[in-house]
This record gives sequence, C-alpha cells and structure tokens, in this order.
Amino acid sequence: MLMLSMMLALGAMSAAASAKTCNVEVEGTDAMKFNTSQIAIAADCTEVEVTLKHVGKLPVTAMGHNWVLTATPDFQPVASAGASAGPSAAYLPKDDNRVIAHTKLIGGGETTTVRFATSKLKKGGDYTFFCSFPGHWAVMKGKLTFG
Ligand code: CU1
Repeated sequence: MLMLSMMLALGAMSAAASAKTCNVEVEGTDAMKFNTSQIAIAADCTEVEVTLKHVGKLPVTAMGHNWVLTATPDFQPVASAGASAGPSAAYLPKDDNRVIAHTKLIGGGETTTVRFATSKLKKGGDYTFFCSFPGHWAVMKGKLTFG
C-alpha cells in the first residue's frame, strides 16, 4: 500500500514537473586523464546521472578515480581536504556540503554512477568536476555548466 501510494505520488510529481534525467558518461584512464573537460547540462534536466568508467587496468590504490562536483571556488579547498582525509575516506572530506555530488572511488575496469538533482545547481553557475585522488585533480578536472 505504501509502495503504491509512493508510486502514485512519483507519477504525479513527474507529470507536474516533467522530470527529466540527463545522462553523462565520463571515462578515466591509467594515464590519469578524463576523456572530457566540459560537461553541459541542459536547462530542462531535473536530474543528472553521471556514469564514470575506469577504462584502465591499474588498481584503485595506484590509479583510483572518482568524479566529484563542486562550485569552482570550492574545488581546490575540497581537493586539498580530500587528500588530508586519506584513502580510508576515499580522498573526500566527510559530510562536506561543498561537495554537490560524487561517485565512489574506483579502479581499472570498474564503473560507478551517481545521480543528483539539478536543483542543487544555479543556472549559469560556475562548477568544476574533478578526481580527488591525490595529484590527479591538477589534470583530471573540467567545467560543468547548467542552463
Ligand atoms: Cu583519478
């Protein structure tokens, strides 16, 4: 009964707000690179699903990658805090509200996904996505725009 009313509520919501999930695919390599430096989210997306594929072979301890999104002014402070947080925290500060979205840290051959609502983004805002593995964020980064 609860499930049914939840489904009805979800149905009503998506009809009213015309929910739209927009998919983004990003690849990370053993050469410490993302395959994109620019992600544009269209204005009508209500939710974003980011799939990160590690197309390399190296293990997570040597060449781990994640996909982290912050406002651009927060990017370097969060990356530094992530390095301090260390491997047990997957190189991310715990419960840090500057982190808009992040995937888990993965190694070669793995894939991971994160979903977030675009209500967390401002249209025309300045956002940076990056890998928080120590040293990677100097090159594994790019801009994300919304709207
Ligand atoms: Cu990385």
